[in-house]
Amino acid sequence: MKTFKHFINGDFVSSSSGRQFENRCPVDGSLIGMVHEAGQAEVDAAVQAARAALDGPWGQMTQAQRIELLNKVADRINERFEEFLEAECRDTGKPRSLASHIDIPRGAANFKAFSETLANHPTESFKLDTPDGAGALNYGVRKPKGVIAVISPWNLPLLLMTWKVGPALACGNTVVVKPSEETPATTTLLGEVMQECGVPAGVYNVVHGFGPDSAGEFLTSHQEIDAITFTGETRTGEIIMQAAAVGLRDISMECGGKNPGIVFADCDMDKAIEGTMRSVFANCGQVCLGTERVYVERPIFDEFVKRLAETAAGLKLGRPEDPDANFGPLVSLEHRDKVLSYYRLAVEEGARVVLGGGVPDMGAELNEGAWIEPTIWTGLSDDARVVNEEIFGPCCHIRPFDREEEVIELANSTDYGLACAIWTENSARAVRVAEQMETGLVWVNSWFLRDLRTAFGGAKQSGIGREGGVHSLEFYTELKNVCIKL
Ligand code: NAD
Ligand code: 6OD
Repeated sequence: MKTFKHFINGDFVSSSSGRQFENRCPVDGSLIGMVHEAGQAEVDAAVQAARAALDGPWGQMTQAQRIELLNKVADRINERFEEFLEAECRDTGKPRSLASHIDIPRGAANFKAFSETLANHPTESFKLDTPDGAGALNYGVRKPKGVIAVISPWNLPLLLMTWKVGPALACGNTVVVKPSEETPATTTLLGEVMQECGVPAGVYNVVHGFGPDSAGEFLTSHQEIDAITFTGETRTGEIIMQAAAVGLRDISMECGGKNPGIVFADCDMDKAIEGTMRSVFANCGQVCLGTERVYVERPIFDEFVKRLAETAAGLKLGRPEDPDANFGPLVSLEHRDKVLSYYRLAVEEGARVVLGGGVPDMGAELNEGAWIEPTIWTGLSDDARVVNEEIFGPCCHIRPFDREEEVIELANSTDYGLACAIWTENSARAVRVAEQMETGLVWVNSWFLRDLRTAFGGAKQSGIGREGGVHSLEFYTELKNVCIKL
């Protein structure tokens, strides 16, 4: 059985309180190990270590030296690929085929991409005319923001944590990470990689625990934290924003979604089915960008519903290591209870269950796991809770529409604004509709196609701020203007 300790000031340490909690595998409910729960003492130690590294070795390094170390970290993750893959799949239950293409390679790439962006991004400069004719020169300098708290979720644990840690460190900050209590493994393993690569002690720290009255709250309310970057539920984001308001600390919020998919009759049906399969069911529906509302133009509605249901019925549920499996369990029994409550609610709200709607019989060994059926509904009204609340499971509601303006209004009629997928072969329509979507991200004839140089983030209640490319530099640095009178 494994033990997950905190990683503070370059060492793995236990909780002084002795408090630990269980980490269970959602595939079969087996115990993976025990996780140390940080109290105020561990959080204080981690923040102090991060501050000392910022003022000491890390702060004194040149940008080129820091980038060289971060490239080493990326390479080392790739060398230890199998261990990261194993750890991620055990914590989440996701298929190895998925994690080996997305989670782990992206976990490594996040260290290289932002180092490259930083190295190649100029700062601004303006020459100012002055009455004496001599002028003045203004130029911008980027300074690290300081000690950054990184609060990450469980759905893509390594990818979403390094998506923040990569740019934060590239910009010269130090970090204290609180991974989700559900998925402590890869964040802990990254501590070993930091040690091996010679990243100075205190640059990367990890504290384990929960949110309220635990590591999450202690960290986000800590006054020595200079900025907080958070990915998770909108409700949690609101609580963290209140903590950040004390001391006026900066925040980046990547929160929930209730993302629409819009399928026009002029789409390439094969592409639309393949893309919607991924956007609804990938990672067992636990992707913030995932589609939970599908709007299909009436002439192709019946065919689309039939084909999506037939294809989804062919999803192969199985253990992560099963090479044929492309559908794993939900992350935990607790999360399954939440998703199942929506499966019941859909029926109460009058849905026609086209596919699924329950718990599959996986056989004796796996029935203790958090397995759930891929599910498709039609027939709900636009004000149904199932159509408006984020479920974060492998399910969608499909509704017909008749006019472009109608579907734009339907798609936008939500408090969220993260992502949208549009399926059409008419490029003028694609551009027109994309422009009117009240979301931070729009994909046309694709989904979750990522270019790390682009802005990533949500509108409305899906988030505040943008990360990715130069936008991450904006958040992770303080831009200082120097004005020299000539
Ligand atoms: P969550 O909000 O429950 O937890 C996220 C993190 O916040 C965890 O580490 C948790 O321990 C911590 N936390 C909880 N309460 C806290 C508190 N009071 N103070 C400090 N920390 C606290 O989210 P989750 O269930 O882990 O993840 C799923 C959610 O994340 C979904 O809503 C999904 O849409 C969203 N998400 C958004 C994005 C995005 O990029 N916009 C990406 C992935 C997931
Ligand atoms: O690809 C990314 O950079 C990213 N932040 C993905 C988020 C996925 C949400 O579940």
